[in-house]
Amino acid sequence: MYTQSFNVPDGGTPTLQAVPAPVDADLQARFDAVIDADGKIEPRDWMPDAYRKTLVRQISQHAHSEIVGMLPEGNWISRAPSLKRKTILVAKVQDEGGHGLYLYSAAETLGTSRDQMFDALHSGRAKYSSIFNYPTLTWADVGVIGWLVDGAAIMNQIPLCRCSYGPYARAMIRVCKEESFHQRQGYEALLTMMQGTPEQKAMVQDAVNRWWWKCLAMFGPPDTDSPNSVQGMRWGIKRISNDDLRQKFVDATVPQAEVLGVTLPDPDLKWNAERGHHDFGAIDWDEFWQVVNGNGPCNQERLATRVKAWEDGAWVREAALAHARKQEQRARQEAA
Ligand code: BYC
Repeated sequence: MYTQSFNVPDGGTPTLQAVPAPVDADLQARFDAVIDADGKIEPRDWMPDAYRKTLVRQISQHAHSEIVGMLPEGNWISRAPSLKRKTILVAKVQDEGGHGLYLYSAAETLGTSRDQMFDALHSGRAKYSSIFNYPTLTWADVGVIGWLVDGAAIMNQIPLCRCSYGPYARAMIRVCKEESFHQRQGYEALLTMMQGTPEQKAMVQDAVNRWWWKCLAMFGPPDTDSPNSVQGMRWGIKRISNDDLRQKFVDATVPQAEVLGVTLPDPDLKWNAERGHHDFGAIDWDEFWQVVNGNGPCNQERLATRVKAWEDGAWVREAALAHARKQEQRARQEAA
């Protein structure tokens, strides 16, 4: 799926087999030294193939998550309860689109093309965050996505600002600033609803009940079942493990839930003074893998929407390319 060359279709004919270059011990040693010194690897630096492949995997999955993540909330733009909420939501969904674009650009610096990444998404080969395969049933879901989903995303993404790959780390700095606004707007919308009618309060509690466990699963499988973690951490791509981030998220969210006046739907959730953390109940990992493997409640709908948007946008891409070709031709004529 991932190649070093631009615009080479996957599985195309004739097949060009990449010949792995012999690893130069000096290059490897220089790379290791940068990683050990907590430095940055830049696009033109030598890097091991496996490092490049891991980054393309993670960054492209992240980009797809942002783009697919526009859909559950985008669904509520036309039904936002006020002009103010609508404007905020439009801005937030646009931000997610922007994050996807920075991230596709960061992945392109590793030698994969945007067409390849879109093809992987549209054909169902690529992963994106499990969380976006659940429906948004009420307006409270929009607030809960901001508070909990963006809250979980920030927890995961702040350490990525220190990722060893320069373009990814730099993209994450801006993404995190925007995610922080997203989290606050969600929390503020929920605070408003919690000062409203009993029906509004019940709507918030219902949304929290439906999203809580799915947000805990967002951090990925337990460390013991996470095949990519050890190497990702050795390379300074991942800085904090899936379980440690999940614990930080629970600890940060419990007091926020108290201020909001909602209950988190976990009878086993309690402060453990000895550990200095909250204990919490078991996550349904069977459900998580079902969703990751394409069998969640909205997987098919999400992919179909993205594919339709891609097909409907074909004329825009064609027009932009035709315009670029004309400009190039004109510039060449003027130079001649
Ligand atoms: N969903 O070995 P592991 C957002 C996969 S968007 C689906 O722990 P790794 C937002 C994982 O890919 C936020 N798949 O992997 C947007 C791997 O499969 P492959 C998205 C998951 O990479 C709009 C396998 O399980 N954030 O914030 O070390 C609106 C084993 O896992 C998930 C990012 O993408 C999942 N939840 O760690 C609102 C952050 N979890 O690839 C908000 C960047 C795991 O081997 N990504 N898998 O086939 C990461 O930090 C890491 O890739 C992960 C997983 C922590 C997600």
